[in-house]
Parts: sequence; structure tokens; C-alpha cells
Amino acid sequence: MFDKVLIANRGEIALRIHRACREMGIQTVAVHSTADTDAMHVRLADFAVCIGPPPARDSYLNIPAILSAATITGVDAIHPGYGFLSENARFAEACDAHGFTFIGPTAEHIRMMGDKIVAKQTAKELGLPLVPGSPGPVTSVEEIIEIGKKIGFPVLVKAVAGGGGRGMKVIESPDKANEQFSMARVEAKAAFGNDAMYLEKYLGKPRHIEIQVLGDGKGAGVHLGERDCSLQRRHQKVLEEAPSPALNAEQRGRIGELAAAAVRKLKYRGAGTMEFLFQDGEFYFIEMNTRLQVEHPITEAVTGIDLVREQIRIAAGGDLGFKQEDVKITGHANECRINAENSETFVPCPGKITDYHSPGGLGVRVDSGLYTGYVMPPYYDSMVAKLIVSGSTRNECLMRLRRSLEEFVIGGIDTTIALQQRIIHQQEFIDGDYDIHWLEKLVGLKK
Ligand code: MV4
Repeated sequence: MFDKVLIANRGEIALRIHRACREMGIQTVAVHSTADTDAMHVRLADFAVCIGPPPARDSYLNIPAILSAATITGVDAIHPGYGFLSENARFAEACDAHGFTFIGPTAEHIRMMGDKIVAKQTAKELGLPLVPGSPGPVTSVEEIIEIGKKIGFPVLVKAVAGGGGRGMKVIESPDKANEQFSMARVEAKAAFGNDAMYLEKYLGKPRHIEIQVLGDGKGAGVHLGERDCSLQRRHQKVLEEAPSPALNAEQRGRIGELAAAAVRKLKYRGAGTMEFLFQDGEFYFIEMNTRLQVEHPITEAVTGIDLVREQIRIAAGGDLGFKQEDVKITGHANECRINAENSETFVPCPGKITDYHSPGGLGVRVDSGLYTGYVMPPYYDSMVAKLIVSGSTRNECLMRLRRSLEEFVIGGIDTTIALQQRIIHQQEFIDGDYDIHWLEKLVGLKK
């Protein structure tokens, strides 16, 4: 096992990783920008190294600075968290080249899933169901119209280098193809420096269902059930739940088994998430994330498995601590993401936390680096806390979530606590009756 791990991230996830390390008797090294000197995870870490100025490209994305910090402090391994360098294959390779274990999948698997066409081709070979579409990149309007006529309009063009919804355009009919295809390409070129595109049939009212997987890199692999992440605004998830209120046991078992079999065939190492759209009882693979995800705690809540601990154990060469039949999904969990934003306008609102009180009690977990007096810097993501609530049933969980949101006090800044309260009081939400467009309709800012 490792003696010392460098945490190449910030905020609540840096704290989350620190906590797992601590419980495993592993020392931690925080690396931080000059804007994060007073961050909670920096205070708690055994060692801290300032790696640069506030802009992420100069600090949290600065590979030489991070590797220098790793060398100076003599760590064994580097945990990238989510975002930043977590899905950067060159970073994973650089860690290895410098003698540090990258706590994550192989660079090869990161690269494979980073190219969305390769990811889909791989998923197909692994036996996962795909959205009908182009087998490879599309380069001409004629091709789009031809495939569109075969699979039916509307179709969706997506950027090969995309993800997160950027560089995506719905093409309603053949006569709109020319204009919408060029718009998508311009966007993709600007966002990713790559305008390669592929085509899919457009699903009009799907849910976003993702399967958490773990592999040991040696052919063992399990799934830890699904998360329903359909409640999102502008491709930012807002409130997640596990299990999904939309799936029955047969559907859950079917997609879980397929995902776990895929992990074993791939000899995938570490934690990953297979994303599917789910509509009319069918699953359609869209992409795979080769990192720990923001919403991982709801899976932890319903399985009792510490995902960061498993990531670290696997990276250190260990076997999976359990088999598929040992994984039991018990009860229900929800996560509310609390952002430093106005609940109506979504305008970011960084600043000083004048008052802080987090909810507690049975089944309540708060992952946050906030404390009274903390000054939130304006340079990074606006998510400041995650409220994770669990219960033996979905109803118990929702009642607990309701009272936990009432207890939560974050003074001095605007937060999305009020938005979360609004969501959980909607009848459709209570009924579990929502798709990926429902929240945008509720908040009335649909593009
Ligand atoms: C789709 C889709 C409909 N049909 N693909 C958006 C982000 C990227 N991960 C995949 N996305 C979508 N792909 C087909 N063939 C609709 C979306 C989509 C979406 C997906 C998940 C969660 C929220 C979403 C919001 C808008 C569109």
C-alpha cells in the first residue's frame, strides 16, 4: 500500500480523497493555487505545496508543477479527482514515467473513451446497446441525409472530442442539415480544436442513467448499480438519485450485467461510469467516463462501498474486495449539488461565508470544504457543497432531504439551496416522473 498520496485537485473532492487516505493510514499532499491557501483540504493535508497562480492552466492543470510537487514530497501515487487532469491520458503517462502511480485507469483506456467514436465502437464490440447512428465520423451533408433517411429524423450531430453537451446540434429535417451541421462544426472547432463529428438518432425524452463500475485491471469487474442523473440544467447535473425511480428490477439487472461484463472484457482498472440514455424501456450507450464522478456518494450510500478507498486499493495492485454477488443495493439515496449561484438567475456568487451550519442526523452526509469565514475564490466551479441523503425507501429519503435542506445554512453568498427545495416539492419529481428536459422546463431558461 502507498505511504503518501498527492491530491491533484481542490474543493470538496480533494477533501473527500484526503478522508479516504486518512482512514487507510496514508499521508496526503495537497497541491493548491495561490487562491486556495485557506482551503479546508489544504489545512487538513499532511503536506501542502503551492503550485501556481489562480488560473487552472497555471496550477491545477500544470503537469510539470504537479510532478515537481510529487517529487519534492516523495509521494507514491497521485489521485486526480474529477475534472482538471482526471481524464488526461498524457498526465496518466507522465505520472507513470516519473515513477508515480496514477490512481485511475490506464492511459490507453482514458484515450479510448475520450474519442467518442472509438468509445462507441468499443462499446458495440463489448455487447453494449448503442443509439442507432453513423458507424464512424460523418464528413458531408449528403452522408447525414442518407443516414438520416435510414434511421429517421431528427438526428443529432455530436463532436468526436465532445462530451458535456458542447458541439451538439439536432438536425430536424434534410433541408436544415447544411446549416446545422456547419454550426455544430464551428462550435466543436472552437471548443475542442477538433471538428470531427458523428451522427446519432435523436432521442426526444430520454432519462440519463449511468452505471458505476469497478475493475481490478486483471479481468475482474463489478457494477454497483445505477444513478439517475436526468435532473440537469445546461448539462450540469443538479440532483441525482440511486436507484433510478424509472427502472424495474429486470431492467436494472440487465444493464448492470452488461456493464460489468464489459469491464471484465476490457480488463478495465479502477472506477468508471458507463452512461446510457434510457427511453421506452431500452438503454443506449452514449459514453464512458474514466474517472470518479461528482455524484459517486449516492452509490456509496446504497452499496456501503467506499469508492475512493477501492480506487486506491486497486491502484496499489490489490484485488477487488468483493464479488458481484456481495454487492447489495439497499434503500435509496439522493444528492443535491449546492452551488454558489443565485437560485433564479444562476449568476455565480462567490464571496465570504459569514455563517455556516450543515445538516446532520441519520442518513445525512455533507461533502464540502466550506467553513465560517472562508472566502470562496471566483476562479473555479461554483459547486460548494454536496448534500447526500439516504433512507430505507425513496419516500423516507425525500422526507429526510426536505428537512436537511431546511437545516442547511450558508450565509453571505447566494446558493442553490432554494432551487433544490423548489425541485423536491414538485409533484412530478416526487412521482419520479421526469426526463432530461424536465428541469430546464421548470426553471424556464430552456435555450
Ligand atoms: C443525446 C440526446 C438525445 N439523443 N443523444 C448531452 C450530453 C452528452 N453526454 C449526451 N447528451 C445527449 N445525447 C441522442 N442520441 C440528448 C442528450 C442530452 C442530455 C443527455 C443527458 C443529460 C442531459 C441532457 C440534456 C440535453 C441533451
